[in-house]
Amino acid sequence: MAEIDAQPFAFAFKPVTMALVVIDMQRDFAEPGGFGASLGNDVSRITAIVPTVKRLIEGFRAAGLPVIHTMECHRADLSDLPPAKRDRGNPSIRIGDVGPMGRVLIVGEPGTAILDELAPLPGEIIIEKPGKGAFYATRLSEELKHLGAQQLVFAGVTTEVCVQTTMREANDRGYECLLAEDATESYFPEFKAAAIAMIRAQGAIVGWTATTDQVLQGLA
Ligand code: C5J
Repeated sequence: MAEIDAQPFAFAFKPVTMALVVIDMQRDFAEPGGFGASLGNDVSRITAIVPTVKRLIEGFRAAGLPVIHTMECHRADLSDLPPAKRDRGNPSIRIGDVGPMGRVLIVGEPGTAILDELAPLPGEIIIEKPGKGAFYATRLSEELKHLGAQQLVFAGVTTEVCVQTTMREANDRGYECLLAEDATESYFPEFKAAAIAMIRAQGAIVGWTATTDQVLQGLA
């Protein structure tokens, strides 16, 4: 077993059963004019982690380990968008509306795309997800079984919404989960701090946390 120096204690893993899951590093959450900004959020917090997420992705690729990318998005006919989600909040543009980067969070639209710097390589798994969690209404479980993955490192946005939801779903499905603390971000620093604390509380009740440097040192 290899180890990552992590909190609340070392994260033991077998390199052959490890995968990286990068959650929703999309233009709509990171760029002015996108969905995140339409909700009144400061998106510069999200763009600030891009170089760190890139370093983590490149570390997994260099180690020959799988990288899975998720995208929060909906079908063009909105058949997978419940009114309870579309009507939530008071954004200046709603999911499915036409905004400065095309229709908000709709498959294939420019704003829905993963940021260029973090673009998936050909052959990497991309999960299009209509919910916050990446297991709901997707093929993620099947993909992970096919890979033989048992331990998952998480990065992406936002920490307390889609990242934490997916980690909890993965934890319940028997995966050991580690969050790369500096490769995830929230629009609300206090929510990020609380999510990290919740994840690793009570002896890693949801999972472990470590810095990107610690993860990469463990992979080396
Ligand atoms: C949100 C996400 N916050 N990817 N999506 O709506 O966390």
